[in-house]
Amino acid sequence: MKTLTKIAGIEFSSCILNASGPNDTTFEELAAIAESMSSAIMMKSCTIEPRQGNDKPRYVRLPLGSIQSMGLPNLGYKEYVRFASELKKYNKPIIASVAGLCTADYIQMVKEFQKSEVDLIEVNLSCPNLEGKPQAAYDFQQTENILSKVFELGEKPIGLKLPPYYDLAQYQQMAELIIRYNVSFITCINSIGNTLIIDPETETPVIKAKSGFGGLCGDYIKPIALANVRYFYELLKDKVSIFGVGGVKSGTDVFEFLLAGADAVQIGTAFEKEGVGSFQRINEELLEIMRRKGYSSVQEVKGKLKYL
Ligand code: RRO
Repeated sequence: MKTLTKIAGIEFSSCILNASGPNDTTFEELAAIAESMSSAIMMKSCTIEPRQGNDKPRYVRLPLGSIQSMGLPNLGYKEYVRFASELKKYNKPIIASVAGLCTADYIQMVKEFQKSEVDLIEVNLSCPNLEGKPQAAYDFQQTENILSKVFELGEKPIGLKLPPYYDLAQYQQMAELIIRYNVSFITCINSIGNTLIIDPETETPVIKAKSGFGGLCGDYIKPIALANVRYFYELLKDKVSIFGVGGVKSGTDVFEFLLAGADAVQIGTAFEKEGVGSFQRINEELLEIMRRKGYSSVQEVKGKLKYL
């Protein structure tokens, strides 16, 4: 038995891969992911120019997850175009993640990745950690403007990385845009932005940038991620593939995301804490649960949440 899945029609050898963010910025890190049991190589969100990111401390492990304000440290998109050619030999899907600082940036990067060796392109509309730059996905006008331009630049599947919280009416609005522009996949959710963890000893926030306001990740956000996956699944059904992300650290977590409607899950905080071994461990745990419950494929579990 395997946990094979498909995203936007592309085969993934399992439904478990890394999330954009931890340990996926340099070539060495990406090669380690390529050699691991992650079923794809997801790259760090990139910008036009290389960025150092925010001042440190900017990533802090917490008892139930992490808080971070990385500030988009990355090598600039041209490096990731080049890395994609070198990573091709691993024969697993390569996913670029683009995070423009303005609409023109998204267009330029999507255009170049359309000509590259990446297999899918994730348009990150939800980075919460840039001072003075609101998350694009909360501005439907800006989102539509970006979508109307990036979907005419090539044939590779394009997806959206979405923020963690909408009002129900706004989910419907976003789902309409997703269908109108033929978005191939969505990634739910980004970290919960603008949260605050205080160290009572030092009487300071634990991270430096934005007066300590950063993105919350890990166990804390799993119920929110599950709800996003579920509601988008109900709105989009099988028209759009769904990556679940947020607090996945065990096979049980994956199983829950599949029930909610995810096609695959991405591992962020658990990968940062445990390293590349996390992908195999979680996959084995998932297989054990599926065996015990008599499921023989991801497809059989997908969306099958039962109601009380
Ligand atoms: O780099 C970051 O600070 C970051 C990004 Br681009 C993102 O999309 N989500 C996040 O929590 N951090």
